[in-house]
Amino acid sequence: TKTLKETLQEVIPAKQEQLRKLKTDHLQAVVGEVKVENIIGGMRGLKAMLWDASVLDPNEGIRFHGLSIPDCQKVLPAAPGGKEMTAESMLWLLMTGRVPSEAESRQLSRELAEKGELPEFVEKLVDSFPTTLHPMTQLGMGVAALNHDSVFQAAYESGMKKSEYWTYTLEDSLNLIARLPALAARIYRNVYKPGMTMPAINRDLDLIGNYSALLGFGDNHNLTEYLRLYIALHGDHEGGNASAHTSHLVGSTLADPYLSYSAALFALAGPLHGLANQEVLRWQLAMQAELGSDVSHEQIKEYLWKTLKSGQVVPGYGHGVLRNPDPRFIALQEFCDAHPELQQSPVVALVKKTYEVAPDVLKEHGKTKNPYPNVDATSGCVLHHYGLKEFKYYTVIFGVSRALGCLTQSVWARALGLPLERPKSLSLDALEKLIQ
Ligand code: FCX
Repeated sequence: TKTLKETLQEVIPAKQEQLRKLKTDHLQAVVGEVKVENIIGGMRGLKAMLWDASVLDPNEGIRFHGLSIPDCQKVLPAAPGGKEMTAESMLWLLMTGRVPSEAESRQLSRELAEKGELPEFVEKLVDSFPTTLHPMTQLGMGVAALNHDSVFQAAYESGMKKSEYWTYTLEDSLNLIARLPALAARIYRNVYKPGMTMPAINRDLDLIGNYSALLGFGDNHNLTEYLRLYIALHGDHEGGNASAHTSHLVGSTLADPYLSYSAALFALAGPLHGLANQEVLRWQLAMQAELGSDVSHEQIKEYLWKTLKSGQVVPGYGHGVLRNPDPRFIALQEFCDAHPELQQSPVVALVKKTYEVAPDVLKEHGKTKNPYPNVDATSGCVLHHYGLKEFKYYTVIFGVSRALGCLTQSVWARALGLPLERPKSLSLDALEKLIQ
């Protein structure tokens, strides 16, 4: 069985060659045009970044190295005793473009479990935060502090060669992913379950099996399985979304993976991005409190209009790129359909009912280019049903997940020798001059 690093060593030369050919043969080839709408419209639609692990089609949704979500659910190894793909098998696919064997995925789980303990000073740092500090702020600060142990930074200081960048980036990335469950669970314990003892990391468990146990849900098999699915699905969503793009930009300065991923987490903490996770549940619970549990489609419709008329967005709906229901939303809905206990949950039922009404209301409202649900529309209600009810924590789980994609790209950016990002900006006057 090969390790992840050995497999990367095998696949990197072919990609380096692919890039070299583009550089020598096609550097001046034109692949698109820049319009004023791109410059003043948040760069939507501008093809301007290299990101190999996943590509997002507006209609079909995400593919990871060409595999759709249902493909991944079929071929990626699950944890022993489980059915859902693990974070490790998704990480392996993202990093190498290959589907890992069960043995490879298990070996990676063990490697991560062995590296999973937090340094004592980070434990103390996190324990010193006021419990009123948002869990996402705590996570970002904890991740940044872990750069104390960055091997990339140490090797850079002692003059490593450019060709070695990726190996140290990989080591940092795996150490960071390994430590995320302990860090994220400690934040949960401190804020919501003071005094709860957390078990030691179990070397025979996968990353998310351990995360669930550290959160205090180790004996809830279905929640653990849901977390595995959720974390694999949220792992990567091509490169232009705010968290991925942030980590890529910061990493391009050769800041180490801890610093670049902490920056990504602060982008994820915005309500138009990852924080929508918590906002959806807050909004659905407020709807339930106002309308009661047995609501009609008509009542939901009115509630949606009330939200829209007050100038707010409907959280969990719309997307910067997608133009159809998000296949990640569908995969999570299928999880609900396959688990009878979730059929009994009033919040799960309300999310489903909202989905039956919201697209038509948003179409009539006529603003959003995508009236369909994104993944955040459903992710929180299942956690809520299984007893993980603290919705301010939900984006932290997203933050544990998105490390898979962002750090994969950090490794590849260094393996391919991608340069410092530095797009050209224009003032309003300069832009006007250009179009005259
Ligand atoms: N409810 C109401 N109005 C919406 C809307 C929604 N769910 N989605 C978009 N709109 C509005 C926009 O606010 C914009 O209005 P404006 O012209 O007055 O500024 C107009 O429709 C056009 O926006 P559009 O081009 O469709 O969408 P954007 O690419 O600008 O924004 C997001 C995409 C996702 C930010 C937007 O749809 C939104 O705010 N959704 C709600 C928050 C959310 O669910 N975010 C999570 C997204 C994602 F899955 C993730 O990152 O996790």
